[in-house]
Amino acid sequence: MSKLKIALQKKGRLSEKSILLLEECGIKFPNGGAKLITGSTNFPIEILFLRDDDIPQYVEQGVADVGIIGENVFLESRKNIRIVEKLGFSACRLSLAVPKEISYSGLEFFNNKRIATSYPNLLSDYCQKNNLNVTIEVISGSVEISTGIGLADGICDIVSSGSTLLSNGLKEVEKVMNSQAVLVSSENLEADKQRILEKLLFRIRSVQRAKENKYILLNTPNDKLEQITKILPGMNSPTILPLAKPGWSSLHSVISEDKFWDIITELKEAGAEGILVIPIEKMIL
Ligand code: PRT
Ligand code: ZN
Repeated sequence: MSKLKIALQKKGRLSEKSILLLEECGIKFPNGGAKLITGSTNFPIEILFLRDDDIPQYVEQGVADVGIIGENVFLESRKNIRIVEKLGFSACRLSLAVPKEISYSGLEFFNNKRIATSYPNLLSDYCQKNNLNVTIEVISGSVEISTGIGLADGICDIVSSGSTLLSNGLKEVEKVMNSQAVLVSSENLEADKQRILEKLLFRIRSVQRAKENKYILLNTPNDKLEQITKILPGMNSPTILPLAKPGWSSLHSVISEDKFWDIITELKEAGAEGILVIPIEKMIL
């Protein structure tokens, strides 16, 4: 029986969360060690641990069938592969930054300047789109020191908290793109591998959905039931159970994480009591 080969970053910012995602999908595999390739004991998958920059090429060539990389690496690679799912973790942005003492007045600042980056393709697309004429200095690491050593006038690099820029005397002035971890796949998977990928995707989506939602239980006097039910946009309609206390009901529903605090306030104001909010492990629609 064939197995789906998935490439994960061996060591770096994506590694831990990629492995966690597979584990949350119920996929078991021996952990740790210096192994470059490992199989799962309960899912038809084989895991290859690689440098993230090599993953697009390996997926394009079919050495791996799918992989988890940053969207930035996917777009920079210009390989013939496709995104099958955005995974929501390792969020960051690719930005332009300049020394903090520069009084930056707009994009035209970069005209006829040198920008250091590890993302020459993404930067050159961005400059073309904005009619900027720049010299791109390609370097593979420590981009943030390149203005200080006189290599460039500005940099184009990944930013997450912004503290690296700050500690190197730089300020972020333009955002080139947002990025997050994505699952990429080869363009033409064999039918049986495609079926395994569908199974994996089904599990990933159930895990993601569960993270975006919470299970909520609350008690309400029956005369407030109608009003409170209206506040709760559940998966379907909420479950209502009578409490032992006469005239009261218990109401169960699912709410989305981002509406959570607004809804809680509304519920309390409407008379809900004993509100419990519980994480959901898997959510199958
Ligand atoms: O060894 P390998 O080649 O596999 O790893 P790598 O060093 O090339 O990549 P790694 O592990 O640093 O990043 C993998 C992916 O994580 C990237 O392609 C991004 O999609 C994503 N990601 C998320 C980040 C960051 N956040 C991040 N903060 N990638 C890099 N950084 C670096 C950035 O380059 C800068 O040096 O962190 C610094 C900025 O961070 P802040 O928090 O100080 O702003
Ligand atoms: Zn890398």
